[in-house]
Amino acid sequence: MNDETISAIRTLLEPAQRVLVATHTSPDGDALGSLTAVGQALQQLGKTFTMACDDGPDRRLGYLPLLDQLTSDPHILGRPYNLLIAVDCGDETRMGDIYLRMPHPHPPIINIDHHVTNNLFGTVNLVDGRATSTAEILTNLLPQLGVTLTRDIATSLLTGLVTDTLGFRVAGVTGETLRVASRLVDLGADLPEITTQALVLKSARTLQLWRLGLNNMQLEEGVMWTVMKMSDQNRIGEDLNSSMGLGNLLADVDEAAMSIVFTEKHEGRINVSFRSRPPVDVSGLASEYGGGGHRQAAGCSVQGRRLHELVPEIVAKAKRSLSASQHFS
Ligand SMILES: [Mn+2]
Repeated sequence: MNDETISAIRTLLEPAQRVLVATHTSPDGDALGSLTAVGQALQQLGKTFTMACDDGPDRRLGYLPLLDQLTSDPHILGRPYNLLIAVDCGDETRMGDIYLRMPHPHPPIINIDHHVTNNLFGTVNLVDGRATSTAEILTNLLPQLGVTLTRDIATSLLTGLVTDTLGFRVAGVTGETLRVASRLVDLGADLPEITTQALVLKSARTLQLWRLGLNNMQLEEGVMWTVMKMSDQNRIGEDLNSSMGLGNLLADVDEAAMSIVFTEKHEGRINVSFRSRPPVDVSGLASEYGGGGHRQAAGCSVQGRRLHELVPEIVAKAKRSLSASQHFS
């Protein structure tokens, strides 16, 4: 985090009275933890702000401070903003309609993120691909903007760290990650409670969906994949916002080097979620289809392709990438 970037952020933030804070569609714990941490920071600084996300939160994240102020209402875009702060978005389209429908001219953008594929869409970009989460970057940034880290802000930030690191056990977790987490625990954030609520608990429906996904799973040449058809999701009575951890479960299989979950969505859209263990890098595969993410967790959303064509095409590419890198033979 260099001084030039910090002072550029201060220059944009100090005069801004009306701030829009936004995060990506299908928000995870890091997205909403970071969003509510920034909201609380702006509140402390006396700014007028709106926290926006196209999709509503998972109810298990309902404990996040200020989350009740989150809005998906497109009318908020009718108001004038002096500044947009985007958190946890690898590119501007990840914000969905919030960005696409924003009237021109757009306000300046502060882009705070940790995706290695970030396209630096901001007026100022605070992007660190080595950080485990956007929340980790914010833990270091906020005090430099004059914000006091309260217990509530620490709760939001620790939620981001815990969820993106799957409880501090993924590649990329360093002593620095643990030091940041320990500061947040010292401030009063409840690590076991956050881990249970944000990471461990899941609904019975989620397991019913996993069962359908596990029924369809296939393993060939180190690639473990499954397809969540719309008809299966309808049977459970729930359409999936994400693979809800199924991809992580499949990538934990010893015989697999990577997992792919294909989820059929409305209007001919197919979401594809990739997971791997080091050293296998799946971010390139997701980027090839207009998505992005991290080395070991990435995704894309493909429009206008049929499942029976797309699945074999991507699986074949995944197998080729494994054999080319000799991570699986
Ligand atoms: Mn993140």
